[in-house]
Amino acid sequence: MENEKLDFEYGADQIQILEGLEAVRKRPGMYIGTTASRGLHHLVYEIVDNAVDEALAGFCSVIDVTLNKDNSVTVIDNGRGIPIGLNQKAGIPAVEVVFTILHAGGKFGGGGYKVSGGLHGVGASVVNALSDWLEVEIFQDGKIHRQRYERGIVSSKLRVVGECEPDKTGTKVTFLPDVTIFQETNTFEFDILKQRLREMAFLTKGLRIILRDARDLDNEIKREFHYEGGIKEFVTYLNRSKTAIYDNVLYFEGKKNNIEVEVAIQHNDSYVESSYSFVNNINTPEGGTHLIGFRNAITKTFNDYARSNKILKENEPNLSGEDVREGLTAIVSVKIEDPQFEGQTKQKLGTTEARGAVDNIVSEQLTYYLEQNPTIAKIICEKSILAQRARDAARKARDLTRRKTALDGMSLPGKLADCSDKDPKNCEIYIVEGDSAGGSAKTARSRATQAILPLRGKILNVEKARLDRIYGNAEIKAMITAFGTGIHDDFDIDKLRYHKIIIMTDADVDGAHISTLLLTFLYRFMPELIKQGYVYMAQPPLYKLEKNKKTWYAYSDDELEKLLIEIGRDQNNKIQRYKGLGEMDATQLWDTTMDPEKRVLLKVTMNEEAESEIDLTFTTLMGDKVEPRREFIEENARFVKNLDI
Ligand code: 28F
Repeated sequence: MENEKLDFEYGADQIQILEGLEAVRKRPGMYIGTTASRGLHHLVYEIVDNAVDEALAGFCSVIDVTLNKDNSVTVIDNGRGIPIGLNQKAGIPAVEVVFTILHAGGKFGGGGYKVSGGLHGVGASVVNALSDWLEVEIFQDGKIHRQRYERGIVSSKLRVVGECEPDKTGTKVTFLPDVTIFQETNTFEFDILKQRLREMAFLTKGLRIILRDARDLDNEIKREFHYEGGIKEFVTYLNRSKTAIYDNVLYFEGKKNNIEVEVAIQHNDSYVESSYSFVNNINTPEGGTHLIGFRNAITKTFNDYARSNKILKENEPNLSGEDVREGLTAIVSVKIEDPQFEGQTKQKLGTTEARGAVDNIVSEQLTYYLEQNPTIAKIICEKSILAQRARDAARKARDLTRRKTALDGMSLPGKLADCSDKDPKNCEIYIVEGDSAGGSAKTARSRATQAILPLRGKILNVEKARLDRIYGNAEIKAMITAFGTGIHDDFDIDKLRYHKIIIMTDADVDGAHISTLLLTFLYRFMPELIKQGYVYMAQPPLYKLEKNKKTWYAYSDDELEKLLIEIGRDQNNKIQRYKGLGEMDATQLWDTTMDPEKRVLLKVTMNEEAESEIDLTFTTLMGDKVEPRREFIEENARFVKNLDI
C-alpha cells in the first residue's frame, strides 16, 4: 500500500490502522489458518458469523448466502444493519471500523457484542483484507447505504445509493476472494459450505439459513436450513441412520456463571460414541472443560441412579464413563464471553468455569429426568452394564495378545510381506482385498519400500460390533500389529511403520464396500492416521485397451471415451473391462497401480470444519437402515460415480 494513496484519503491517524490490514495480507495464515480451500471457505463463515451474532442478539431471523457466477459470495441478513454513524474513537463510520480495523468487534464494540466469532475470531476486516473487492450495503431508515473496499482499502465512501421499503433493515455483504492470496484454489464448494451452514443452523435454534449456488444460471441450487428444535434436532439428524434405543432426545439447558449451556443426548444401539462439543458455535474437536463437565455429570448421574435403583448390585463395580457413553450421540454447546483455548491447535476449551457450569446443569436436570422417566433410565443403565461386561472381556483379550507379543518379541502378522527398508518415511503398506490379488501384489511390489497385507474377504464392520469382537478379529489384529502404532490409550503415531497406508480394492461395488469398511475402522480407531494424511486409496484401472500390440489403460469411463477418440475406434481394438485386481498379472498391477512413478493415489482427507458430518457419512453408509443410505447416495451423486453403482 503506497502511503501517497493513504494520505489522500485519510489523516495520519489512520495510517497505522491500515497497516493492520496489510499485516493480514502479508501473513494470511496467521489469521485464517491456511490459504488453501479451508481458508477460502473460512471467509464465508466469518461473514456469516457476524450475521449469526445478530441472530443471537435476537434481531435477525434469516441469513441468505449466494455463490455468484463471478465467484464472489453474497451474504444477506435481516438484522438491524451494521451501524453507519460516526465512531467517536476512530472518527469514521462504525461500519468502516468493522471492515477496516483488525479485531473491530472487541476493540471498538460495545463490549460483549460478539458471541460466535470464527475459529480465529478475527471478523470481517480480515475477509476484507483478503478480498479483491468487498461491498457492504446497509438497509436502514428506508435507505440503502453502500461502501466499497478494494484489497481492504476504502475505494468509495459510505453513501446512500437508493431507497428500500421503510421498515426493511439488514446487512448485505458481497466479496470476491483475492486470487493472489488464494492461489491454490479460489472456487467455493457448495457441499463444504452446506455442511457448516447446516451445523450453524442446528446450533442457533429458529434461525433460517439459505444457501444458493447461482453459478450455473440455468440451474440454481438452493438449500434451506431451519431447526426450531436446535441441537435436539441435531441429535435426531445424527442418529437418523442408526436405531435409537428410546424415542426421546434428552435436552438440558441453563445459564451459570454467565455461561450458557445447552446439551442434547440420545443413545442408539451401536457401540460407538458420537459426541460433539461447541463453544460459541465453533466445534471443539479436542473437547475441553465443557466436555469434561458433561462426561463427569453423566457418569456420576447414571451410577447414582443405577445404585439407588438396585440396577447395579452392591458387589458390582461402578460403570465407567465409556460404559455409559456406548452408543451415545450428544451435542454439548456452550456460549461464553471471551473463551480461553488451549492445546496445539487452540481447539480445546480451557475456561475452568465451563466445567462446573455444564456439570451442574446436566447433573441436576438429568437426575430429575431419570426420576421422571424410569423406563428410559432403565434402558440406558442396562445397555451400560452390557457395555461394562464386553469391555471387561475385551480387556482380557487385549492383555492376552499383549502378553503373547511380549513373549514372541512383537511378531508381525504371518500374511504380511514386509518391506526391507526400516525408515517409515520411505515405506508404504498396501492393504489388499483377497488372497489372490494379494499374491500378485507381493510379486509385483518393490520389496525395499512396499509391504503387502492381504485381507480375506470383507472385514468386520466396526459400526456393528462390540470392542471384544473387534479386538478379537484376525484381520483387524493384523492391521494393528502391522501399522505398529498400537491402539486406544496405547496409540502412538510416532511408532507408525509406514507413512503411506494404501487401500487397494477392486474397482467395483464390493471393492467400494470393502474400502468403506476399512476407512470406517481407521476413522473410528486411528483417526490421526487420516487427519495427518497417511491414508491413501489406490486407483486400479477399469479398462485395458490393446491395438497393434500396444497397451493403454483407462481409469474411468470418461477416460476410455477420450482414449478411443485419440487412438481411433477400430475393429481390432481390444477392450477388456477389469472386474477385479485378480484379473491383472503382477506386471500389469505394477504398471497400472503400484509403480510410484506412474500410479495415481487418492489421499483420504476430511473436512474437519464439520466433523459431525463425517461421522454421519460412515454411519449412513455402514449402518443398517436402508432409506437414509439411499438418500445419502442420491444426494451425493458424485460419490456414486466413484462407487460405480
Ligand atoms: C452479512 C453479514 O455482518 N450483520 C451485522 C450487525 C448489527 C450490529 C452490529 C453487525 C456495534 C459496535 C461494532 C446494530 N445495531 N452480516 C452482518 N449486523 N454489527 S454485523 O454492530 C457492530 C458493533 O461496534 C448492530 C445495534 N447494535 C449492533
